[in-house]
Amino acid sequence: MIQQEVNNLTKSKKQKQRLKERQREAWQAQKAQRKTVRHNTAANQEKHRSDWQPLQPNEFGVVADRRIMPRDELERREQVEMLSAQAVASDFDEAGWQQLAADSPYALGIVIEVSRGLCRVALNDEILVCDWRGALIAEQTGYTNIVAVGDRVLVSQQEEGRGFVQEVLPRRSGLGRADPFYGHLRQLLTANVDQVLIVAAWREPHLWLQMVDEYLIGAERNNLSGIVCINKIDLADDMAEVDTLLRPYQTLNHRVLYTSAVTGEGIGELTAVLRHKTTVLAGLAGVGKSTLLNTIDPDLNLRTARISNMPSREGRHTTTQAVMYPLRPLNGYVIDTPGIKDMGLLGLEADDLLDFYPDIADFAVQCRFSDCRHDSEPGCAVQDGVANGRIASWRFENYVKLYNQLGD
Ligand SMILES: Nc1nc2c(ncn2[C@@H]2O[C@H](COP(=O)(O)OP(=O)(O)OP(=O)(O)O)[C@@H](O)[C@H]2O)c(=O)[nH]1
Ligand SMILES: [Mg+2]
Ligand SMILES: [Zn+2]
Repeated sequence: MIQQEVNNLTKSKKQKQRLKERQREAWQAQKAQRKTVRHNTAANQEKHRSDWQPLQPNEFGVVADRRIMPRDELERREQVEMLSAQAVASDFDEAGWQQLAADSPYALGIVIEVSRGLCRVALNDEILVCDWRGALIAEQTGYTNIVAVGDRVLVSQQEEGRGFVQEVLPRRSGLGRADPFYGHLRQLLTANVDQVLIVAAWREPHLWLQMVDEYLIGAERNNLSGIVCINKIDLADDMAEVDTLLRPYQTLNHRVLYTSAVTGEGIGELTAVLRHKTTVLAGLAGVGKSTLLNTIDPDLNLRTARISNMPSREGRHTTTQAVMYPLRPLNGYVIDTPGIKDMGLLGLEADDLLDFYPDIADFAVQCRFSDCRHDSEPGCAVQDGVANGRIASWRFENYVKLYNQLGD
């Protein structure tokens, strides 16, 4: 009786296996078909082989050298093509990714951590440590890395807890910075991000608005909205003072939240901001990022300053790479990445800085001299604006500091 059941079980397992295999074959066939279509035009062919002499397609529109191209080379070019397309796709949402996954024999996962050639991928209810296929390379995407935290990927499962990234699905957005080693390329820090939450503390450490400005510029340059969160508001003696200081951001239509993990103020509002969104966290050490997240989702159990001096058993959270945390009750994700410290200004020309200070630019166009440096020139509308309080003096000071920094 039991044996019968076991037989049935193994049989259905085998059937499942066969079904999977058939799906896999269908997927490969589909893929091959897509390849043929793409390669049948000379223009396409040329576009992807700038390093080779262009070849003429034959009467059927087929380029003959495909026969002698090493198979893995062909495969390599396919992947390059896929990744290039991916670097520009912008209209992908959860439904789109699920559709792609449903059409494939692989499972849909989300990359939550990347380090030294391996990544962690969260599937429905397990986390796999994954390698990626050698054929996936990032050349011609403009980025130096192949997978980034936040990427939606198709994975095949190997043995217990291990898997293989078969494909990186199109990205909706990304947060990049110049690669420290290859200046002309960008490093993709995180993919599929919706917004940047810039956390600063009112005190301890003292509010540093130049940093907030820089993060806002970084968010804008990556087409992401930046939300300013002033934490430790319980340490403020006078809310009117806080309000007056931060008014310029509100005037520029930036969202500003006041929070306290101690009194619970603003936590509801912050929760609403994070719901259904993928949010990158930015902010100096000690401003309370981890504490805020723990307050919102106690299951996260992130290390905060109080215990961070203790030796950590696994040492995982001391990593300097980006890490993504799911906020399960909110159906959202947050990404903690020290890498965004320098995302704001890298590669920005000093003269373009004014684009990010519209509150100053409005006045700058009225200066007497078109090349006014807003320093001590006569007829400087910016200086006048600061003097009569129509430009916040801290905004102007930040602008000057950043301008000089960029001019160096
Ligand atoms: N008074 C007050 N203290 C807070 C608040 N939020 C956090 N803290 C304290 O600030 C300290 C730093 O908090 P963390 O959450 O570790 O700061 P963090 O931004 O995660 O710091 P890093 O992980 O080092 O970048 C801790 O001692 C917290 O207890 C708050 O709203 N009010
Ligand atoms: Mg922290
Ligand atoms: Zn001027």
